[in-house]
Amino acid sequence: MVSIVPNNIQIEDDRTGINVETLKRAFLDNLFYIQAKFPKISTKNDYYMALAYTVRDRLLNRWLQTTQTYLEKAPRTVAYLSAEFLMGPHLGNNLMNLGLYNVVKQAMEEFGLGLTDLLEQEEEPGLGNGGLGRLAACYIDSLATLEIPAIGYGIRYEYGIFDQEIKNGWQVEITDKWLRYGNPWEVPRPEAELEVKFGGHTENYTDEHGRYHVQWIPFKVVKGVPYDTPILGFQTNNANTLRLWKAEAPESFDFEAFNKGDYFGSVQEKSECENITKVLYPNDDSYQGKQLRLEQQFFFVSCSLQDMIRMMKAQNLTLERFHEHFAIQLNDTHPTIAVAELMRLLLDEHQFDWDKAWNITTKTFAYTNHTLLPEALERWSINMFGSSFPRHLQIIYEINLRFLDEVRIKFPDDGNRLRRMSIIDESGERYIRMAHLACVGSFAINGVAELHSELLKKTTLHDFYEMYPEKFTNVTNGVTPRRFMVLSNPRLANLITKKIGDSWVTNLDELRKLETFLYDSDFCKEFHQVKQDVKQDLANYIRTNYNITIDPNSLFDIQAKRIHEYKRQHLNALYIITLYNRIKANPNLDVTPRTFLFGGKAAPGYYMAKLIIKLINSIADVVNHDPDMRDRLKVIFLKDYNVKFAQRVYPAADLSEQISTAGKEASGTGNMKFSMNGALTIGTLDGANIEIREVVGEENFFLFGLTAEEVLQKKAAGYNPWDYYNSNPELKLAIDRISSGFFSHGDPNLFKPLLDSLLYRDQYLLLADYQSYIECQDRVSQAYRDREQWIRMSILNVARIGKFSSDRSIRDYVQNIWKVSALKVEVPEYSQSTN
Ligand code: RUG
Repeated sequence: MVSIVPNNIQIEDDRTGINVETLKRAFLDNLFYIQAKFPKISTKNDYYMALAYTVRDRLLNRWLQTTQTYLEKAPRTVAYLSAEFLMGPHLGNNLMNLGLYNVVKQAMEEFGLGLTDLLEQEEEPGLGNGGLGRLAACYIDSLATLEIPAIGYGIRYEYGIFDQEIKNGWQVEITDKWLRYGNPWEVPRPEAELEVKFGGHTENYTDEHGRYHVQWIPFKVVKGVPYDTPILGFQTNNANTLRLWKAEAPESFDFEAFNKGDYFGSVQEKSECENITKVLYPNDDSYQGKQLRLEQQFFFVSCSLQDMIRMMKAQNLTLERFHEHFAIQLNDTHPTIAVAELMRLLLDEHQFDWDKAWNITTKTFAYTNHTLLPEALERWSINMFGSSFPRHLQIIYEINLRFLDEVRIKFPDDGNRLRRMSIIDESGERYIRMAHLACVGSFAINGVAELHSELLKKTTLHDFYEMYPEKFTNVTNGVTPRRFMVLSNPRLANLITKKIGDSWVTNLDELRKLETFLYDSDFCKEFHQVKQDVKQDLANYIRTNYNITIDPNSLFDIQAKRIHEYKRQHLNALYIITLYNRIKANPNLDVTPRTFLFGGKAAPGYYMAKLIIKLINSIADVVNHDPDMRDRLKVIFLKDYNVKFAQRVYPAADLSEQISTAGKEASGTGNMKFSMNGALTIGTLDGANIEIREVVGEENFFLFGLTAEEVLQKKAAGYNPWDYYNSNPELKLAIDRISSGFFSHGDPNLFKPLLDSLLYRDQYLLLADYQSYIECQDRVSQAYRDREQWIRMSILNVARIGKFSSDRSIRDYVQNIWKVSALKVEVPEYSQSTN
């Protein structure tokens, strides 16, 4: 095989050189030849595009060399299947990973362009809802950084998560046209398109050896076109691929219909096919049983599996060894139809017998569960499922039949257990339980934090744990310190590097060395100054964009995450009202000045979450305009919280709100990002909070609230929220303030649904946790006054956060689940030249 760039040829040109002059030349070249612009008529976006192409050129060699190395060496490869990848902007990340940040900054400055401005220009690919999609992005970063052969497979949604605007305090959704100016980071590969079938029926036939087979005759066929994005690791040559699939019609026109004069009919077919990857369902931690969503899932799964099979063939590998070549991780149940699809491909298209196919399948898949919330556990009505995937339904029935036989053998005479464990829910209308299919079809099952994995074993997947204890394991989530420290908080990163060198970036446990400087007053001062400067940056941003002045010396108290009742943004709101009430009752009260910042999107169909946004904005309206507050209290809802904005927010926090009802947040990952940027956490014993508290030290974490077990006990004992309302005057006053219409221009009905839900049900036990929360918040206020001590607590959060690097999570997956090895990619000399 011809190697991509023979080592004896020195290519040093505008596409590879990395000195200032070459970069400038390359930038102008791209501006001219790709954007077809010259400086005088260029927009900021033209400049961004020219720079993006300049940077992309510089990683292409690594990417192609990686592809070639993987092709030649055929290493065991991780395929990470995820319906969401919330990547965030690429430009800054690639500049950092290539080590080109400073030189490019200088080159741009010499043109009179600010790099920060150009970075701001990038429209982020919002191909995910929140934690789950962002986790996939962090894992893809760590896989490349750790030089693990891997492919991320997902969907190239034309419209990602909606942009959020706030009008009159309410969330308004705007379509996310992220592709409107083009996407310089992706490479379409139409030559690698595949076909995906939908609908129709099955037929049986017997081959010439008398063997019985099934054939799926589809109703329609859709084309899947891969779009590839290089994912370069930090300071390595390994650039893995994120392969996202776009749906297209097989022909642009149905000529038969067209010829009959049915122009609209023929075009309609095209748009129906393309609909499959049109838009991301904007639900987080819940699902809508919509056929199109199921079709999206099958579409990307089928493309990805066919792609893997094709790769093996290209490498002359036998499919009998599929499970040796690929470890496929199912990111939640969204891609779980893969279990049935791989069976179908092996049985029907490659003529394996059932046992062999099942052996391969169950040695291939591993399943990550991300939630215990019942409304998020996917199930598909049999009718709907069967109409789109008749063959898969047959296969699932067969899997279930054989599985229930196994259960019968292990647990004889236990009909209830059979009913509970069946992949088919037969209690009413019949449904396929995707989590059950994932458990049966996978060799490993993991939760995403220790508590969550324990609760899975005890509750949601208890029967499966009894059946297959050896499959269960925990992998606590992690986040990439590259994007969430180095890139988004360069001041802090530089200070750390000045003190302990830079190896912490790829070995986060090294941060421990910072503990040596805990009582070094110069270091503490610098550390504090970094926080103040970053807070000032955010304050400036808020003044520019919201016309509100906030005091960087006030305590920045931030809750940024999806809006959900279980995450309890409204508990935070109740505390704000309580503080407000206290100051109103005693205008000279000595309070620690606080700025409460919220950010997050609500699912468009989730009324209660939208009402919580309205409540926060209504409180902000009153509080921010009340002269009695005299800048001691400010409340701001930051609109359109996304990865780009999150990168501004995490570094600026003093306090991170992680206040979900214990047992409900599987892990959380924002909690880690805040803490690694020096915020202290106020939180419950939920998800990864527990492990964060363990490592940072309980004295450096503000704990409150019921434990998961106490939550269950309280509910079992007959929880009555009214008891709390009636016996707690501050709570009663806070609630009464809302119900009286104080925050709604006198309208007592506006927030009634929210208050009724709290007083008559309170599923998430806000009232039960209220007192503990406000006492804890008061301790926070007290602690913030002791600046030296607070700084030390903050330093300790940074110093001890090493465990929550996604590098550690990926190492856990590699060692305990995937059993893959790193494969270092070498690149020819020239691309590292500094000429
Ligand atoms: O709600 C969970 C978070 O607790 C978790 O940190 C994150 C990543 O594991 O996944 C979130 N999640 C769960 N998002 N969607 C789901 C259920 O589909």
